[in-house]
Amino acid sequence: MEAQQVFDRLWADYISQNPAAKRVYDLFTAEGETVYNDHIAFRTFNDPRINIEVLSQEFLKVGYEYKGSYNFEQKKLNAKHFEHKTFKDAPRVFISELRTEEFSPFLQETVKGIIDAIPSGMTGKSELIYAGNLWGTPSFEVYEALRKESEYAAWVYVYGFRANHFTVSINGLKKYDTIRKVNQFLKDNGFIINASGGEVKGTPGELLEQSSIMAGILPVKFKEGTFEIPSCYYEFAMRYPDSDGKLYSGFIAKSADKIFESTDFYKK
Ligand code: OOG
Ligand code: NI
Repeated sequence: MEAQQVFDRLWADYISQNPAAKRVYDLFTAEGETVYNDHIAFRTFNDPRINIEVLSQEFLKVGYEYKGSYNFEQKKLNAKHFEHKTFKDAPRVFISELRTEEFSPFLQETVKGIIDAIPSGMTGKSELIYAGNLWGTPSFEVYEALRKESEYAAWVYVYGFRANHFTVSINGLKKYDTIRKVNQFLKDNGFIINASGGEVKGTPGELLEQSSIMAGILPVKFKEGTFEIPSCYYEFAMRYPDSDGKLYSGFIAKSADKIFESTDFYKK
């Protein structure tokens, strides 16, 4: 499979899950813009059956290579980013994993339980990135209990494996050529910008500016009934050249730490 096919498949699932993402995409194209992806991101747990190592395989197969590692002390996460070896316009891939051993026995047992419930033959497989939730209808009670410890754990418990967000490359836009213009356009169209740590994360001096809209609050079927909870979000990134004139290509942990909060609850 070519890299493009991998992204097409992930995109189709992402927009069917998140109508707001498609609306953002359509708003930009209606303005005459071409939307290029800066990166996409996945979430998982650090169990060797489903960890970063496993989720990255599908990308390594289509020509990606490892580029950088990140540590999120407070959220207890590891992350790695990957880039395509030859297609410089291919989106970067950012994959994070929760260090479950740093949480309560309840969280650890819950996570072990859902991984044990993954049909045999799927664990360790690169196709996991398309698989979604492989452990059946979630319990709202468990979701709420996980959320007290880690919003991230609760999110993965419900949604499983899928692109958590796509990211519009502002460098690829013509009219909306600053992150402030992009944010204003989104707000004018009724979207809520993640304001944790400020609406713009990072500075031109740090060579990366990022913003995101809060994940849509959508109905999800739980064992106890249907409840509205945050789904996926959309991010926007503007990169700047370093002193050698080369566009910065990494991620900034301090900014990413706040971007993760785009799947927090907020008042509609
Ligand atoms: C990832 C958050 C970090 C970035 O670009 O810094 C991130 C997530 O929410 O899973 O996407
Ligand atoms: Ni991102």
